[in-house]
Amino acid sequence: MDPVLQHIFDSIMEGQQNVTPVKVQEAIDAGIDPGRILNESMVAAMTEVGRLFEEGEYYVPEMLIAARAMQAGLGVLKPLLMQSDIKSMGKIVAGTVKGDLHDIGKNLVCMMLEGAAFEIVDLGADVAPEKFVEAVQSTGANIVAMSALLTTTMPNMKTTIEALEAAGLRKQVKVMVGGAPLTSQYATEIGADGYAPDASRAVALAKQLAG
Ligand code: B1M
Repeated sequence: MDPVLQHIFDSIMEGQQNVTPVKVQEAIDAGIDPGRILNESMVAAMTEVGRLFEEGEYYVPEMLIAARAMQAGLGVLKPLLMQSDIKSMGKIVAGTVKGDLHDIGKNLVCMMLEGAAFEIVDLGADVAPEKFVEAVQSTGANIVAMSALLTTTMPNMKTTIEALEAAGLRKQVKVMVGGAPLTSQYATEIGADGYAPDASRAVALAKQLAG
């Protein structure tokens, strides 16, 4: 791995939230492509953190500080991940579903969607179905984007779709879903309009859903 990218990777693994943004800036200044910085060092570090957690070498506190370092680094990368299209492509209400606190992937997806000229109403993490419903009602959004990282919270996507149906909103919004444990088959089963495995494909999907 490029030594600059290795430094970013290491700083996230060690949860050094003051160091990661500095190292990301160094990589940008060295002319390394933002997509490479994101995927080869930052996302790679989170994947490694997950592996070490599964093996019992990392515990929740280590995951948490790694996540904080990742978020700090993403802040530096954000302007570069955004393109400057002018016309709004549509309004998206986004959130991680109820019971689920994982928001890094959702934040990344929101960032890329924003960069592709969608207006984003980010409800954060642990979002109850009624909050999605209220946000669609109050903003007139045309897409709902839900993220889930836990197998135990995936069913809350279905509950949210049912809540949109019960509120008579399902026909006015398209629903897109994503998150590591999801599959396109699961998305179809719960009645979502589309699934994307990563942030760039989420942009392509949102454009398709927005027609
Ligand atoms: Co948690 N955690 N965690 N965790 N955590 C995972 C998800 C896990 C896979 C780790 C493991 O065991 N290998 C595992 C889930 C197992 C499962 O259910 N299958 C797990 C667990 C078990 C837990 C707890 C239950 C641990 C505990 O307490 N015993 C607990 C649950 C808390 C809760 O939510 N109620 C917990 C807690 C946490 C922290 C709070 C410490 C922290 C999150 C901090 C935060 O997000 N602010 C955390 C972290 C950091 C992780 C890992 C290590 C990293 C997640 C991440 O940020 N990845 C994760 C292991 C892993 O994923 N390998 C793990 C980087 C991010 C860029 O990728 O989020 O996948 P991701 O997003 C991608 C795609 O999925 C996609 O695009 C993104 C960019 O490409 N995508 C979408 C995501 N949303 C999308 C939406 C779309 C489209 C695409 O359209 C709408």
